[in-house]
Amino acid sequence: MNSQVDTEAQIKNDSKETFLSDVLDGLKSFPKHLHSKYFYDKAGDRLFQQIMNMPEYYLTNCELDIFKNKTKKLANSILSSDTSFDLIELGAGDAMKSSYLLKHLVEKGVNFTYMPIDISGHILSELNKKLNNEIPDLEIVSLEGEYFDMLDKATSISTRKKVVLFLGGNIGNMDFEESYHFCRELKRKLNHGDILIVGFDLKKNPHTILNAYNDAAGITSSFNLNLLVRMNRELDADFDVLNYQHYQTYDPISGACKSYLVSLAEQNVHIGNEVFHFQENELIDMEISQKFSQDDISKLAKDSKFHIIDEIHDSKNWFVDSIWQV
Ligand code: AVJ
Repeated sequence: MNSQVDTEAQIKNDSKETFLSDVLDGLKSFPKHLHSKYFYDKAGDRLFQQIMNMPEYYLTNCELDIFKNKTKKLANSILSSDTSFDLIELGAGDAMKSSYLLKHLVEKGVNFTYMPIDISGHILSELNKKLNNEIPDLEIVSLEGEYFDMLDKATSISTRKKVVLFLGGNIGNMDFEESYHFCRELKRKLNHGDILIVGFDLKKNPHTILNAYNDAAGITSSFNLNLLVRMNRELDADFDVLNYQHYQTYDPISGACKSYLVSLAEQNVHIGNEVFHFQENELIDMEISQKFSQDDISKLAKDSKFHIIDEIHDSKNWFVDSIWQV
């Protein structure tokens, strides 16, 4: 076995250890919680694809509207200086939105490398196939792992100017405190002139928001419950999945949209040598999808010491791609 393969096996192993210790820590806490970044195994990827196709889930279409119909405006804001650069996408997924920008830049003959970062290796290999097909001239270096680890790796590979994409409202998976620390850390890893494009889901009619996460078909429910299925398979846990129920909330004042699983009975769950007790109606805090006001965004940029250089909204004004510079 060569050292490259050795290292990859080690990383896979580490990530399984981290998954287990994160789960054990979360279930020992009060309230019990799990991290939504673990939603995305193979089944979770598929469920999220289904969510993006639901009529209630407006986020994807809004940002698609921006990338499809305001491509030039986007491109101009990152091409202000005519140097070559690396275009890094955090949580690239299927790059459905960014591929419009990629195509535009390649057609313009811009000198850049696309570096998608994703925690899902499965998603990255699908993405590579898709992009090789659709944009054969695109230069791609894919990076499988955690955002900041892979950002360090990207910086060690190349010292070019960086343009970082953090789309889809993924920043909403952090509360305000966490997103502030995240942006501060990101800023530390970037250089003067580097650019960050962040997609924020804006506050809007609360019914519209709640419906997007509380769909009639129950796909969001399956998306949450799938993490229990994943723990049963990968961590040898014994959750009785039918004994948990998805519960969604949206607080229009704070903008916090949150999902929980409710234990439908008093029950025990075993994971390794540990036993976890659930009372009837006890909750597991699963995911936050934070919604932002324009002031929230300005404050976040200011606190983490970025300058907002442009804001591109969809035609409904439900979503914004905010363009920040170091
Ligand atoms: C992928 C984090 C943007 O929070 O809107 C969709 C994930 N969760 N439905 C979101 C999700 C439930 C999604 N993000």
